[in-house]
Formats: sequence, C-alpha cells, structure tokens
Amino acid sequence: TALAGCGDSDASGGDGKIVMGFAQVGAESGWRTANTESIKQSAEDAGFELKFSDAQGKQENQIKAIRSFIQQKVDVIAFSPVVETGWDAVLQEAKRAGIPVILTDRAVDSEDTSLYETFLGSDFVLEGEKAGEWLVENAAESDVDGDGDINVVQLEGTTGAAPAIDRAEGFASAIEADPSIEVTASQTGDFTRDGGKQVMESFLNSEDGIDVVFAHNDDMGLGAIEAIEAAGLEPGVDVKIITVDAVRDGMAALAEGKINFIVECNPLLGDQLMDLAEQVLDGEEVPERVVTEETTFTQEQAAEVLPDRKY
Ligand code: GZL
Ligand code: ZN
Repeated sequence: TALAGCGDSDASGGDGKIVMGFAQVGAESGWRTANTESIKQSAEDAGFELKFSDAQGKQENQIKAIRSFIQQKVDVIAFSPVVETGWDAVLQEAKRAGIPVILTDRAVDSEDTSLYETFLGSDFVLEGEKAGEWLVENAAESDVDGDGDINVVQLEGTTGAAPAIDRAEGFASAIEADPSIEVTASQTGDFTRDGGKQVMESFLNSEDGIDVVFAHNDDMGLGAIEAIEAAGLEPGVDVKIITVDAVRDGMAALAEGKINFIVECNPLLGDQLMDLAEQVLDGEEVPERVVTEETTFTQEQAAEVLPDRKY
C-alpha cells in the first residue's frame, strides 16, 4: 500500500513487515539449537523481519540486546531469560518505549506482570514431578545396589534459571512419596554435556552407592553417560538415568538403553510465538500464560518415535 514504508521512523521493515527482536540465551544444548531453529523458521514463515541475538549464556548480553532492540524501535521484543532475576529495569525501559515484550521458554521473577504481555513455555515444575513420579513407580528396579535406599545424584541446570529451580522442586516433591528415595548430591552442570560429564566424574569419586542420576536436561545426561562408561559402569543398568528435553541424541540413548526415562520439553515454540506477537500487535487480548504441550518417553516408546523426531 502507498503508506507502507513511507519513511516512518520505526524499525518496521520498509515493506511494513513486523520487526521482532529476539534475545536468545545461547547455544548450550541440543534443545536450545532446536528452539533457535524454530524461532527463525517461524519468523520467516510468518513474514516477520527477525533481529536475533545469541547471548552466550550471559544475562548482561541479553540486556544489551534488548536495549539495542529498543533503540532500533522494533515492533515487538521476545526473549528467553537466562536466569529469573534482574530484568525489571530493562523491561521498564521497553514499556516506556511502548514496545511489547513476550517471554518464551523461561520465566522472570518480576512481580509486575505488566512488564510483559504473555509467557509461552513449559511447566518446569510438572516436568520435575513427572521425572520423580517415574522413579517412585519404578523404585524396585532402581535400587541398583540393593541396599534398600535409592540414592539419587542430581545434575542441575544453570544456576538461577527457571527450569533448574523448578525441575528440582518438582522432582523433590514427587519423590517425597517414597522415603527410600533421596537426593544425596546435587550440583549444576550448566545444561551442557561437558558440565554434566565433569560433575558426574566428581560424583563417581565422592559418592558411594549411586543408584540414579536425575539430569535437568539430555545434554548433561549424555555427559554423565561418558563419565559412567569411563568408570567401567553400564549406564541405564549399573546407574539409572532420568533426563528432561527428549532431543534426538537423548532419545537415541534412551532407545539403546543408556537412559531409562525422558520427560519431554518441547522447544518448538516458534509458530505460537509469532501468532502471539501478531495478536499483541493487533491489540488483541492474549492469555498471560501459554503452557507448552509435551509428554514423556520410555525406552520402548523412544525406539518407536525416533525416526519421526523433528529435533
Ligand atoms: C527448557 C530450557 C532448557 C532446556 C535445556 O525450556 O530452558 O535450557 O531444558 C536448555 O536443554 O539449555
Ligand atoms: Zn541403593
């Protein structure tokens, strides 16, 4: 139309395209890679102009990216906050600039929910509960050393990140159902394979009678598998492993019996994000919270679905 792109000052692409600034956490895991691909593909499919930044896991980089999106006067800002705290100031700046913000994947702890339009992402407490419930249901065969106690070591996600905090909380509440299950050691592996491997190596040296590993994501679980095999033990048999995400590499390990149970965390948020952004920019009401659809997988189920997995 004649008016489109008539030198309007804001960053909306010359041809009237919606411009979205997306501040991503980083590229720490298979989940994150799949999430980034989904955001980029969905932006293209929706005809958005996407300005994308990768913060390498640093909050100050995400804040810088959001500030730059504000300067560029993008139409809408979306991001996955690497940790829950420390966002109020920059979100106030976006609000003053009249730029709507959509949270995806991870949450912020801001009391003021007027600082963002909606939060699209998984229920991480429920994910932790699903992991704990599986262990309670499979307690008998999870006491690998037969000492009557089920000793769990926990590989935590990034310290301060909503999925790490909430998965630990959900898992702890679910295993209260069986007092013989106890988390005897817990440390962050920062959601990376290397982190999971290093922490698992130290647990194998310092902890006696490890029966189960609960890793907050597949990548740390895959790192733990390397450490367990290096110690001459058989993952999935000598040590049971429960993880979260269900990315391809995790599902392959589950299908081959090295992992025992995976709780899915769906990274494919792109289409829903673009729909929500359009609704917000059209001035439509959007729900304050949109919870992602996701399920769980046993070893048998993984073998069945692996060929069709998109990520
Ligand atoms: C969860 C997401 C987590 C994944 C990890 O929604 O924030 O971050 O579980 C990723 O794999 O690093
Ligand atoms: Zn035991």
